[in-house]
Order: sequence, then structure tokens, then C-alpha cells
Amino acid sequence: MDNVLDMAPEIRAARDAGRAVVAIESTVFAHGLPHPTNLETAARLDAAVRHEGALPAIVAIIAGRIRIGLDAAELARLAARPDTAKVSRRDLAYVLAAGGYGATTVSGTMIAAAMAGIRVFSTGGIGGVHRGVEETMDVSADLDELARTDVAVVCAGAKAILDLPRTLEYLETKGVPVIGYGTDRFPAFYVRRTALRLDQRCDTPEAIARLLRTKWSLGLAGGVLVCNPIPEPHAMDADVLERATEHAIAAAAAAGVTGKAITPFLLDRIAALTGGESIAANVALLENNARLAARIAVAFAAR
Ligand code: PSU
Ligand code: MN
Repeated sequence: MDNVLDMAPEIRAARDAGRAVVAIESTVFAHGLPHPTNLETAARLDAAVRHEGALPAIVAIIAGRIRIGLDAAELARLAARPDTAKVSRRDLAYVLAAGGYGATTVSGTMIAAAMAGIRVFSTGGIGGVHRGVEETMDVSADLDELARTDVAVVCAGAKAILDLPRTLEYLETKGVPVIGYGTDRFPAFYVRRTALRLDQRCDTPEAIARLLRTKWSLGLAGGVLVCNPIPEPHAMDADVLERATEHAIAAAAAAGVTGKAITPFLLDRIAALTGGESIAANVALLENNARLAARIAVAFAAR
């Protein structure tokens, strides 16, 4: 594995000593947030994770190698490259073999984190089942990755650009625990709660760490999805978002956007349609998730 994977020395030392490490995806910086908010956000996540006593490890592909733990200058260069690929499970071998550069999605980051022995990962929102799946069969690789790879993913739910009820049905079918953190409703990224009920709730990082131990000690492979609602002051109005989402989906159809370009296209449109508000909300929930992931990683490492 050392043939393809490099770890920053401080991350390797922490991993070897059994100390808490949190993986962070890079797609959100390379393809999700505008410059310079992306780099400022990365610095905030770094500080938030360290403040809780864990180490942050941004995951990416650099010159055909998996990198665990990017520094600020490396991230700035990666985000500025026009040829930085969006790397999910199916893209990983291709980009590595070609010696290329990539930002990892939730599925790509889970794979790399598991290879590196990191069990807790913080992101913004996961991919899921898309609206109109009956026509397109568009289901994010994130969901199958959650079913098979032993990493806990802390998110703020999923964006309403997706078919949220079907996303939850799919996760249930695949045997993925979906945990509400301090809530029994599925959060929808910019929105704290939806009408969708979650059957599993934990109110402390320790309870989540206990669940992770229990699942993996039973030999039940696969991830756990921890759903952490956006902090109240940053939450957005559900109706405003639904209108923006419908506009964005119509624009994507009109422009003939398909495949892996769909998610970035919709995110871009919604940001434009809701003004800067959605960007500020995005940053706030990312920081909130990084903090919780760090607390879970610390509790998991302590057991
Ligand atoms: N959802 C968001 N923001 C994001 C993504 C999803 O609200 O940045 C990114 C994540 O990296 C996620 C990926 O893993 O998009 C899913 O892409 P797709 O739908 O093509 O599987
Ligand atoms: Mn897709």
C-alpha cells in the first residue's frame, strides 16, 4: 500500500500511537466552495479539529499518489489546478495510474481513510439517490461505499437536490446505520430538520464511539452515517431552498448536464440563486461537523 499512499508524518505518528485523527474530503474545497472561501474554510476546519484534541487529515490525489494530510499550500495548488479530477471509487485507479491529481468525494475519501487506518471522517453533505432516478438511475457511489467501508461519516444530512426519502430507503436496504445527533429527524444540509424520521439517535460523541466499536466488533462491515443538523443561526428557509432547487434541476436538464457533473452544477446554481447565504451556511455546517467528528474520534481512540 505504501506504493500508492503517502501520509503526512504527524498523521502517521498519531495513527501509529492510536491518537484521534479525522479525515476530511477535498472535493468540497476543489469543486464545492469558491476561492478564497475554500482555503479559509480548510483553515477553520483544521483549527476546529485540533481544538478538540484530534488531528485533521485532508485526503486527495497528488501526482498519482493518495495523500493523507495535505498542508495549506498543497491544498491551494490542488484547488487551483484546472485538471483536478473528482475522484469517487470508480475513478481512483484511473487517476492514480495516470499520475494525475484528484479531489476525493465521500466515497473516495472513505476508501483512502480506511487504507490509512482512519475511522472517522467529516464532510458537509453526502451524495444520494437523485430526483428522477426512475429515468436516470443516478445513485451516488457514496451510498454503496457507506455499505462496505468501515468509516464513520459525519455530515449535515443530504441536500434537497436529492430524493431524500429514497436516499434513506437505500441506506436501510444496504444496512447502513443512520444516526441523528441530538435529533430524530433527518437534516437536509441547509435545513435543520425534515419530516423524515430517523429510528436511531445518539446525544453524545461517546455514544457514537460505543456504537462504532459494537458494529465493527460484531464483524458488521461498512460505515455509519452520523447526521449533525446545521447550527440554528445559519439554517436557511426550506421553501426558499426548494424553489432554488427546482430551478437548478430544470436548468441542469435544459443544459443537458449528466453524470458526475450534475452535483457540482446544481450546487453552483443554488449558491447563485440564494446569494451568498448558502455559502456562509455551508462553511458553518462544515465547521460544526469537523468539531463533532473530532469529538467522536477522541472518544473512539480513548476506548
Ligand atoms: N453534496 C454536497 N456538497 C458536495 C458534494 C455533495 O452538498 O460537495 C460532493 C461530495 O464530495 C460527494 C459528492 O461525495 O459530491 C457526490 O457526488 P455524486 O453525486 O456525483 O456521487
Ligand atoms: Mn451521480
